[in-house]
Amino acid sequence: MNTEFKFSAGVWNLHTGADPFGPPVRPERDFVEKCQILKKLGFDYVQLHDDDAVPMDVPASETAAYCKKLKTITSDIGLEVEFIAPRIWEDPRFADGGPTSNSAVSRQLALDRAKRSVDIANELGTDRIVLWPAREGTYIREAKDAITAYQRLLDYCNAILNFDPKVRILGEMKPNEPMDLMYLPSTGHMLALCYQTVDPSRTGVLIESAHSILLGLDPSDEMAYALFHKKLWGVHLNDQNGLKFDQDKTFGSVDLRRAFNQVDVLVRHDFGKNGEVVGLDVKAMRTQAHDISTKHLSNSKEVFERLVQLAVSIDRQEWQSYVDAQDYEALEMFLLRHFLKI
Ligand SMILES: [Mn+2]
Repeated sequence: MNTEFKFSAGVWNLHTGADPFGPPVRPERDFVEKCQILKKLGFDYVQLHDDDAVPMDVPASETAAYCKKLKTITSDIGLEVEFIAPRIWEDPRFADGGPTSNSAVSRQLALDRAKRSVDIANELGTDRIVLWPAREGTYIREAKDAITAYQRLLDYCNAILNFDPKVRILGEMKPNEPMDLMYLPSTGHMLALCYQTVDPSRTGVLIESAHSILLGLDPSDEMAYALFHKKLWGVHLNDQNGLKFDQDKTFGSVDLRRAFNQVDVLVRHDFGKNGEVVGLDVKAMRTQAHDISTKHLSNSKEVFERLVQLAVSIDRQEWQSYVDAQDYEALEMFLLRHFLKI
């Protein structure tokens, strides 16, 4: 059992409250302030997109120097960089996706960004590249050939692995949004692709709770499946109220029992003992005032830590006795009584 965890969050988790239906409602914070807030809240790592670390208008010849300055800032504050994620969905040239775009120019651009991300990751001291294939799907299914798309995604992963002998790819899968349908919607899809790559030992997954829920799956089962393959190298814990847009709600805020099951599988299977970090990918509500728009992070962390205590304190023998007797009604009430002690 592992009960010692390191926490991380993305710079995007301290945000202005803008959504597809309205502009910012809070001022933007600069990078230093975001890192200081994370540190103050007890976080150990920060997560970055490639252009969060180094803006795209910084010339390639200055990337290393830019990273050195950034690393000094994060080190002085006391944070490490968990991963770099190439943002291959925002640029208008990625409107049809990156690796699976029907435009050869866009596919090359996506690869260039991945290689640039690897360079940045090396400079910032992480071997983790998170690949969220946000637009690697279709608006209409007839727009792309699916088998061609799978091959292009495999080629993309191989090109990254071949570019650097140490870098690891963590696929963060999601079934929909912004696209209608994705080509690799689930952990299982990505794991199957991992084994086809030139180096399966350097390909794994990062699982976001909300993405599993959007698939109609239980996040703890998705995590368990990746743990079974020894490929759960990151998590984005949050919550999600039903099948709708990706909500990134405070961890445990919708379904505390579902959150407990995620914590329990991480605790029981030593997540974190090989450097894995508990990422909290949560968003503040649009109604939250600027000066108190960090509670979603501190609340998620508190919920996680209290659920760890529940996982530690629960009577495993009594739990097992109900399993052995196949008395799942009694097991259910035993669990509910334990949760009601929170
Ligand atoms: Mn999300």
